[in-house]
Amino acid sequence: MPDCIFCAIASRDIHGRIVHETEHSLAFLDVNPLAPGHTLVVPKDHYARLDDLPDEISADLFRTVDELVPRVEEAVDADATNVGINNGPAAGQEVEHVHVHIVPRFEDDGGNPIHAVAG
Ligand code: DGP
Repeated sequence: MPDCIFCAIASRDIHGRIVHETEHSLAFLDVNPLAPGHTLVVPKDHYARLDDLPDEISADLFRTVDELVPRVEEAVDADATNVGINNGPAAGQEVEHVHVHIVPRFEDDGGNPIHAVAG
C-alpha cells in the first residue's frame, strides 16, 4: 500500500524499532509513546480496519499481542497494560493500517484508560 507508514516499516523501507516478528505480524515501539514501552502490533500486510482481516491474520495478530503483553510489562516493570484498537477515524484511528496498542500502565500514573489508547 503506497504511502502507508506501517507498510513502510514492515517492508523495512523506513526505520522502526522492531521488537518482535512472526509470519504475519510485526511489533515495534510507538514513535509517540504514551508510556515507556508503548508497543504497536500490526499485520505485515495492509488492512485498514479490524473487519478487513482474514481469520488467519487476525489469529496471528492477537496471539502475538497475547504473547507480548507480559513481555512488555516485564521489560518496563509495569503493573498493567491498556490493550486496544482505534478502529476507524471517528474512534481516533490516525494510521489506516490495523494496529493494536499495548500501553504499559503503572500504579497511580494518573492516566485515563480510554484516552490512553486513543492518544
Ligand atoms: P492511532 O491513533 O490509533 O492511529 O495511533 C497511531 C499511532 O502510531 C500513534 O500512537 C503514533 C504512531 N505512529 C505514527 N507514525 C509512526 C511512525 O512512523 N513510526 C512509529 N513507530 N509509530 C508511529
